[in-house]
Amino acid sequence: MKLLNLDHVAIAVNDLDQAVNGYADRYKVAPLYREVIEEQGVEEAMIPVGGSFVQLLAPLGAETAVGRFVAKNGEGLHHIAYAVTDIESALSHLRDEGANLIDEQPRIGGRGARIAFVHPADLAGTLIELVELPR
Ligand code: CMX
Ligand code: CO
Repeated sequence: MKLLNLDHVAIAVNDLDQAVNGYADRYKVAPLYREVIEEQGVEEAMIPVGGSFVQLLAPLGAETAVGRFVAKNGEGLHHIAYAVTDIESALSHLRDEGANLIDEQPRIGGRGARIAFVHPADLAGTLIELVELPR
């Protein structure tokens, strides 16, 4: 497998408008996309910075991955996402390596990308997302 790029760094927030406005005022950056992803239980705003994005994530409810995270930890860094060319072969490599996969099969995330998560207990305490962008 090959990690092509650091696609995004995701930050869990309570209030998406407040976080977007905070980034606009403080850092003079603005989202290129904003989407509700029901399957992931989030609304996300993608702010381009250099060749990567900052992904601001607000939970759609308390019983979601990000809802549980902010209830436990408050706002803060949630995961990092690496772009890959072929998510099926990346997952197959990770499975062969015995990685602790959250998703055995890719799901559809923001921007129509195919995404899959690796558990934070797998390596260095970091929740990892793999992203294969649509061609
Ligand atoms: N980073 C690091 N560690 C994390 C974590 C995170 N984001 N989220 C949870 N953990 C840790 C917890 O601290 C806990 O550790 P301990 O057992 O040592 O206490 C452990 O993982 C289990 O945590 P939990 O509170 O029981 O969490 P959940 O039941 O919510 O499950 C996880 C955690 C990672 C499996 C779940 O959040 C998940 O499936 N995530 C993938 C999907 C996702 O995050 N979607 C939203 C983003 C969508 C997008 O990027 O588009
Ligand atoms: Co993400």
